[in-house]
Amino acid sequence: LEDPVVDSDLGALGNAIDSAQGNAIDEADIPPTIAPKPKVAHSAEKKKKPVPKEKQEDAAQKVLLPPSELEETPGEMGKPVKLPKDMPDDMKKAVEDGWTKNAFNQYASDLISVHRTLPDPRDAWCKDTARYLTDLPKTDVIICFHNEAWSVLLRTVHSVLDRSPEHLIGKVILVDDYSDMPHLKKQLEDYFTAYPKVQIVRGAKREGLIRARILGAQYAKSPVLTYLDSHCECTEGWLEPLLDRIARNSTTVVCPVIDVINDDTLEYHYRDSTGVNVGGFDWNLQFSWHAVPEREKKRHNSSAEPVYSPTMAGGLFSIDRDFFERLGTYDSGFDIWGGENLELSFKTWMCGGTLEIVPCSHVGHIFRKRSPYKWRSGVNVLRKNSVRLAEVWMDDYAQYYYHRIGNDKGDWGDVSDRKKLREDLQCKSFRWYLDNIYPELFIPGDAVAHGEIANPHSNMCLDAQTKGDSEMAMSLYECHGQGGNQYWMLSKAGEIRRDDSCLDYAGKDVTLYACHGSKGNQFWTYRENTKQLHHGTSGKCLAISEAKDKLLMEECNSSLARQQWMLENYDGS
Ligand code: LR7
Ligand code: MN
Repeated sequence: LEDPVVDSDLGALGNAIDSAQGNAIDEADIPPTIAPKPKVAHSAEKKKKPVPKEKQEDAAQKVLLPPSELEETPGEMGKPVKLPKDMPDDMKKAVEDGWTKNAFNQYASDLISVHRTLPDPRDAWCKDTARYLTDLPKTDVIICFHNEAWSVLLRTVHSVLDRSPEHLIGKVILVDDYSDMPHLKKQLEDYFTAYPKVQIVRGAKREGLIRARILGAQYAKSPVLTYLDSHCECTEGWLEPLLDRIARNSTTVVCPVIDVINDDTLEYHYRDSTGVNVGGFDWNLQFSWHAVPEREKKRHNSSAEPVYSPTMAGGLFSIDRDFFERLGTYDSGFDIWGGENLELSFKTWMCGGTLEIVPCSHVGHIFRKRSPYKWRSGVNVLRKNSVRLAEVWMDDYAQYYYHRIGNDKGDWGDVSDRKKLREDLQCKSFRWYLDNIYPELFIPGDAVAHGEIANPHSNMCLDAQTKGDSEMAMSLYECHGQGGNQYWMLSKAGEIRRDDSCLDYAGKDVTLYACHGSKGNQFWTYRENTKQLHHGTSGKCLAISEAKDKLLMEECNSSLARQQWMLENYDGS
């Protein structure tokens, strides 16, 4: 089975960041706005006869495989759809188009029933219905979309309707964030007239997913809100364990386990509850997954019990409607994508709530490798969102994020309302959150040095991307003073690290490797007087090549300028 950790690291998050962090500054940003009053395209009260199933799926299945190649029921039980190797040209083109428009294999998805069956990913522990209160609150399910594929959106909605107890779903609110794909207009409205619980709400302009979610919440009436991305599949029994936690305590915010739906084959992957991850973040304010910490495991008898999570991934969660409002829902100054998951996570914990991942609840999500839709050009939206987040919630710790982005904060608008919200709610400090909720996070201020590592004679800096757990080559680049790929920390334990990646030397090249915490090949000492970086197991020193283009390890010699390094913010005391 695939590892969600790897999937998410390589997935849309990383790519969205690539597209968001360009330095374009031409187009002025639109100031934060409250979501406009929407036009309601379809009201939940209208009742009509259900459309026969064959007809519903017509629209999805435009291009069919030659019958001999097609399994009778592609994708059933979450099985992968395998397209033939030799496809006729028109089919090949249709497959490519699907990828271009959606960044997943839309063609394969269109072959699968919008009511497809899935395996039951729950542990046996979860199936004892006596674990859940009988009197659970109703939820409205809010699904925001911008140019989502037809079959994927329908499958999301049907998985909710087909696999939730009827009496627990108030409405399914589809929020169209100004899509222009034709199938999301009248065709969508016509389709859902047969489903009285489904309501379509349309924004008057492109708002981004954060303001779209706020808009959806304005139409909700049930005591609980449940948010889903528009390319999800809920599995059997997903809802009750979520609602149960909120019924017991309305300040508990809950997330299902997010299973991976393969972007190419649409295969449904899952693991048992011993493989559950919790959410964290790094000082670039990127979300990350981590194994359940030992201190948390000790609180439980079974790995299927809900676990505390410092942060949520963002797209899939349930929250008490009143509690969400009390927390000020989302910051409406956040644009398009990103950061809102950390905002909600921080304030949940800091303002008296609890955030949990519920291993008995599984929902699949298509993880993409790039973001298929347009971000607003000219503005680094992710940075703007993150600066707003840092300004309001992170106290003095905001400086580590700013340092990481070269202190280039851009224009983040006005956050005085959000600061007032925090005051009024008398929320705890970010320090409290780090100490009590996320003690695993490495704090740059606790490092011996943090910032760039430069060879002063050449003005070259250690430079590398860090992505997930895979081994990466370490390289050199002219010092640019912008943090990013030149931001490093020398930990007290002798690691040269960024987030969870460490400088590693195993006798060949200097690489970046997942930090293992047991010194060895990842153990470095800085000699302040000679400015050398000594490597533990080899006893060699880090140097730059004669041509100043490569890193190498060589016999230590304190008279060689190429072995000298300046560490930013060094404090060896
Ligand atoms: O402008 C937009 N308007 C929208 O309505 C952009 C997006 N959207 C919709 C979109 O159609 C989708 O339904 O918003 C939803 C999220 O967008 P994705 O699917 O492109 O984002 P993602 O899955 O890569 O992003 C994750 O991080 C986001 C940060 O803002 C949101 O919190 C997403 O909900 C979140 N997804 C998940 O948590 C699923 C698990 C991913 C992980 C880890
Ligand atoms: Mn998504």
